[in-house]
Parts: sequence; C-alpha cells; structure tokens
Amino acid sequence: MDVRIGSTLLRLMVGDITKQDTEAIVNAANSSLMGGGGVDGAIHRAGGPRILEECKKIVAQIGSLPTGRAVMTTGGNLKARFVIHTVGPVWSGGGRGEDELLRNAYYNSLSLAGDKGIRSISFPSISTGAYRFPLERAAAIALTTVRDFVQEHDFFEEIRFVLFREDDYRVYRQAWEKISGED
Ligand code: AR6
Repeated sequence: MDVRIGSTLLRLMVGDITKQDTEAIVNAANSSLMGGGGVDGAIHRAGGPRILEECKKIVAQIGSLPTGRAVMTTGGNLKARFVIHTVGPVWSGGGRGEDELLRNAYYNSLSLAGDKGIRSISFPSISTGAYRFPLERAAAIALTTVRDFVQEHDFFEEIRFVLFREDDYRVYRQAWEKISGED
C-alpha cells in the first residue's frame, strides 16, 4: 500500500528488510549492539562482519545503547548503504513508558537519518517480536510517529514499513486506515 504525505511516499509492504534498496534500513537491535535473533540476526548475517565491527566501536565510545536511542553503521554487503540501529522497549504490561520509548525509537531513527542526509529508509516492526509489544498498539505508534515527523520535515522521499508476515502487514494497514480516518 502506498500513500503520499506531502512530498514523502509512505509504503507498507510484506517483505524481508535485508533485501530493501532504500538508503538506510533500521535494525530492531538490543542495547548491547552485539547482534541477536529475529531481524537483528538477519541483518548481521546478510550485511556481514563490518556491521558488527562498527557496532563494537560505537559501544566502546558510548557504552550500551539506551532504549529509544539510535546509532548508525555501514550497511556492509546489504543494498542499503547504512543501518540505523535502535532499541525498542521490552513490553512489560504498558506501565513502564513502553509507548513513549517505542515512539522515541522511531523518532530518533528518523531524526538521525535526516541529520545524515538520508532520503529513503525502511523500518521493521520494532519490539513486536522477541520484545512482545502488542502488534496493533505498536503499529498505531509507529505510523503516527512517522506521519507526525513527515508533516514537520519534508526531506524524506520514501519511508517503508517492511512487514515480515502477511498478518502483520494487515494489522499495519488497518492501523493506517484508522489513523488517517481520524484526520
Ligand atoms: N525482515 C523484516 N522483518 C523481520 C525480519 C526480516 N528479515 N526478520 C524478522 N522480522 P524481533 P524485537 C520481524 O524479534 O521484538 C533480537 O534478538 C519479526 O517478524 O526481530 O524488537 C534483538 O537482538 C517481527 O515482526 O525484534 C533483540 O534482542 C519484527 O521483525 C530483540 O530481538 C521484530 O521482531 C528485539 O526484539
């Protein structure tokens, strides 16, 4: 599904984020930045060892990455030139600031990409796998954050949500319809 928000194309699709040709892709990492399972594992496998080398340098400089923050490395062997690593919150019932932390993960990824002059970026569904954030709630936060960001900054040509499963895509699509219907 493609929609236009000002000069930015917002695309929701089913696919594998490691195959995307946007300038940057976003990794749903953990604070250690040392790789893991899920989309994190897939990105490190497809991108090769240079990504981990750069992650190690970042950790040596700033320590572990706090939840909601974002840093950038090369894309290594990926089509994307850059990987933006962010850390979404672990869901623990909703009373520990999870919504705001998830919003921060999207917002800070977009903001960092913008600072680096990146014009196209792909996101996975951050926190909705191993971190168990409820999907519908996460989709609404992800899409509202992106929509609000794009309404304030017009430098992105394209922002993609690359959903790994058809069911996740359907939930994101419905969330978008609900959000855009409220305008
Ligand atoms: N392309 C797009 N989406 C994918 C791909 C892929 N290749 N592979 C999985 N997904 P998760 P989290 C989807 O668990 O919940 C890691 O071990 C997946 O179906 O990857 O933020 C990290 O190191 C799900 O919808 O990330 C952390 O420790 C979404 O990506 C922890 O998991 C996110 O699931 C982070 O957990």
